[in-house]
Amino acid sequence: MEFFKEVSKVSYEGKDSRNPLAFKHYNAKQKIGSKTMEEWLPFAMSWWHTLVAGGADPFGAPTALRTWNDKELMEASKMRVEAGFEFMDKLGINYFCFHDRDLAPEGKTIQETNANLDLVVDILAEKMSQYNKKVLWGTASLFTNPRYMHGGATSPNADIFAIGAAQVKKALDVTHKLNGQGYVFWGGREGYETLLNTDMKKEQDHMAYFLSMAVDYKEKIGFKGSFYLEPKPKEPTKHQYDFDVATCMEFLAKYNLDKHFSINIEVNHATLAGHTVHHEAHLARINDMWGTLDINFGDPLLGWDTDQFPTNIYDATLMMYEYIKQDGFTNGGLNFDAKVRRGSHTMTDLVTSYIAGMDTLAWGLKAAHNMIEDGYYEKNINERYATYQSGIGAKIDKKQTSFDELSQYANTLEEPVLLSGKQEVLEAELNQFIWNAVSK
Ligand code: XUL
Ligand code: CO
Repeated sequence: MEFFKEVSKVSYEGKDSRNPLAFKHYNAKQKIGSKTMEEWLPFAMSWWHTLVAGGADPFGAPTALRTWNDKELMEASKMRVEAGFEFMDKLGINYFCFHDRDLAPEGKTIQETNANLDLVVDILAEKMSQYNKKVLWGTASLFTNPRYMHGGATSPNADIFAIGAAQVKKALDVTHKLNGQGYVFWGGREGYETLLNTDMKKEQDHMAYFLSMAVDYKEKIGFKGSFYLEPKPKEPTKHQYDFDVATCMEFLAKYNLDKHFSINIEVNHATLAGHTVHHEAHLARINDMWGTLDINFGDPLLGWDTDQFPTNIYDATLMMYEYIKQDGFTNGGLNFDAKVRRGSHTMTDLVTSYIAGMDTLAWGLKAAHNMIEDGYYEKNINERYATYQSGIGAKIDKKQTSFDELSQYANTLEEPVLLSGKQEVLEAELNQFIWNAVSK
């Protein structure tokens, strides 16, 4: 059965194409520096947004026209597998990411739920070798089932903590079986609604213990993929413990987990935390903690997680700038944690949205590569900090001075002359890099 009937294999037609079913910037085999675009950009399809989401919102029913809409749950899950591989194949996407509950429906008991999952996973494994597709990462949904209303690893109820551990153990087994390159921990309900009923210290201790047991289990089964923590400040809980990159790094370091985890940055989560994705990527990169990316964008006028397809070229360029600086990821990739708008309800909208996103990232990659090759920003930063290259500055840089020496030195100085920060010029240059990346 063909699911995306209006779509054949999506090809690159170049920047002047007006065909919504063709790439304008993403040209898989084109080299950007030392790697092809396909190597730079290991795109992944998110199972949930692409194959499961129906467009329901708090005010209305699902709108998406999906071939499996009227099918019974297990039948629908199997159809999604067929559709998912056709989708990846047509778009030239090599990876996918999943939550356990996206793949198969829950049964009446944990055993029945696991049996449903196993059945779909066996079909998945076959399709993966047939189409040569890989799992970027797997994860467990410790947020959909009502039992997790007060949290999973941070639940005030110890039995829920245990059920959550059993679920993650199973999700790790499945991810391992499918040779996943990684596993994500996103604490959807690991946070609080009010401190009047919350023991934050206990909850954070429990969460860290939960993660450390996951590390032990990973080692026990010989899972070689990477572990990622995904920051998000709020939604669904009022305050989530994995607030942003800085909070995650501090949490991991406090509990001696930092060598076992890196960070899965999500663009819209960055903006919800009041940061740019440039900030989050930069901070994670300079601390060697940026492991993978959930690519989407938020609406600057809305305060919730809209998970839109990335079409903002400025953010894409600055994100790719950080990404190239760390030479990409080891096991990570670019997972489209993005969903079509409720009004973009056709099967074809899924394809055109991915094309829009992939093209934006490819364009950003080209612009960022040119920025780095040109060296303009590095040169500016070097000049800005030049006073640390010799004399007293070099002593400060090498931590070889003291308040006594600095005070003696300061007494000899006339008022220093400062350089301009040149922000407007730097931003105008950024426009030029973005424009030139596609105009030539
Ligand atoms: C939710 C979110 C999740 C995680 C995986 O905001 O981003 O889809 O990426 O659970
Ligand atoms: Co995400």
